[in-house]
Amino acid sequence: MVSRLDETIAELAAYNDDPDSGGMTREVYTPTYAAALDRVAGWMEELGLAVRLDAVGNLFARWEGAEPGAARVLTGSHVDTTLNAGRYDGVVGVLGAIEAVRRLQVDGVAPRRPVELVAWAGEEPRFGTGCVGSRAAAGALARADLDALRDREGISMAAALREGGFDPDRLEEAELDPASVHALLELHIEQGAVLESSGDEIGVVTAIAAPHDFTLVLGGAATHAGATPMRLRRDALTGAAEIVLAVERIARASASGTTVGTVGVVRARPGAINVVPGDVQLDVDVRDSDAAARRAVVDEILACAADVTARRGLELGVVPIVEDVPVGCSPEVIAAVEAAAAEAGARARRMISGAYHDAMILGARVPIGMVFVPSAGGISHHPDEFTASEDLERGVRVLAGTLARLAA
Ligand code: HGY
Ligand code: MN
Ligand code: MN
Repeated sequence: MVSRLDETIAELAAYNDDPDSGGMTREVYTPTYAAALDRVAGWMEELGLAVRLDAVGNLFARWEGAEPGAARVLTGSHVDTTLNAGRYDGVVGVLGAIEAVRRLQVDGVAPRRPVELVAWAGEEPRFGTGCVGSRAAAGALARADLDALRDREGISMAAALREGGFDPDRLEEAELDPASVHALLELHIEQGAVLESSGDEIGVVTAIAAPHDFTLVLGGAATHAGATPMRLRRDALTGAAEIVLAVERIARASASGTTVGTVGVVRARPGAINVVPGDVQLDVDVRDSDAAARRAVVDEILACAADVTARRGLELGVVPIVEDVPVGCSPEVIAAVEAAAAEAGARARRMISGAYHDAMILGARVPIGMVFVPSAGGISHHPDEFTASEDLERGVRVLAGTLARLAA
C-alpha cells in the first residue's frame, strides 16, 4: 500500500542537486531547496492554513484554534539535507505533520490551541553548524554569526540568505517569544537501529544528545616526498592520523557509555602525492546526552592532540565550531506521546536521540518532545535511508494523537 505520505516524500525527493549519486543533496538557501520549500508550502495551503516565511526562511503554517491567543503547539522538522543523503531525514517530520493535521481536520478535531506546522531552515550543517533556522528562532544566533558561518566554498550564511532573497539584517525578527509556544513536537526517523533491533515500533524520546564540535589545525613542513629523509620530516597527516584513532579510542572508553566521537572531515594540504603534507585540519564531532562525560572526552582528546603534536614537532590550533547543550524532553509531552502510542496500539519505548534536531535548540526555551519511527538497518545520511510505509503511517497516527492532546 502506497500512502499519500509515501507519494509526497517521493515527489519532494525529485528536488535534488545530485541525482546521479543515487542520494539526495538539497542544501538550504539553494534554488533547489527554495523550490522544494515552495512545494511544501503548497501542500500546507491545501489544508487551508495561513503560510508564512520568516526572516531566515523558516516556513510556518498556522491552523487556528478555538482560542487564537492561546500558546501554540509547534510541530515540524526540516527539508534540507546533508550531502549524498536519504529522502526521509527531516522530511518525514514536515510532510508527516501535514498528514497528521489533515487527519485531525477530517476527523473533525477542533483544537483549542493553534497548531503551527514548521519547516526549519538549515538543520543540516551547510555552514559548519546545524540548526541555523531554529537557532535564529531561539534567539541563539547573532548578526555577526551570519558573516562568520561559512560553507565549503567559503560562502557566508549572510551571503546565502541574500542570494535566497532574505535580509540578514532582519535576523532578530525570526526570534520566537517562548511564552507563545506551549510545546514543540518533532516526528523524525530514528537514524539508528535501536527500534528495529528491539522490535519496537515507536521511539518516545526522553533526551537529545548534543554536539561539541571543533577543528584541530596541525602545522608541519611541506617538503619533497623523495628528498626528505624520514627522520627529518614534520608530517602533519601522520600526526593527524594518530589523533583520529585517539578520538575513536577515547570516545569508546567514555564513562557514560553513550559518548560518540567522529572525525568526518580531513583537509590535507597541499594534497600532492610527492609532497609531505604540511597542513592538516580535522573537523571533530563529539556528542553525548551526558554533558559531563562529553566534557571529559573532549578534554582528553585535546590533551592527546597536544602530546602528539609536541612529540612530532607540529604546531596545534583549536578552532571552536559549536558546543550545544544536551536537552531533556518535557514530561507533559512524553506522557502525551505515550498515551497516543498506546491509543494507536503501538509498541513504544523510551530512548535518547543520538542525532541532534531542531527540537534540541528550541528545547532550551520551550517544552519539547519527539516521536521516532524506525530506520531500516539503522541507515541514515545515506541514499539507502528507508522507513516502511506502515511505520510512517503509525508515526503519523501517533503524532496526530499527541497533537490532539497537546492542543486540547
Ligand atoms: O547531525 C545530526 O545529528 C543531524 O542529523 N543533522
Ligand atoms: Mn540529518
Ligand atoms: Mn534530521
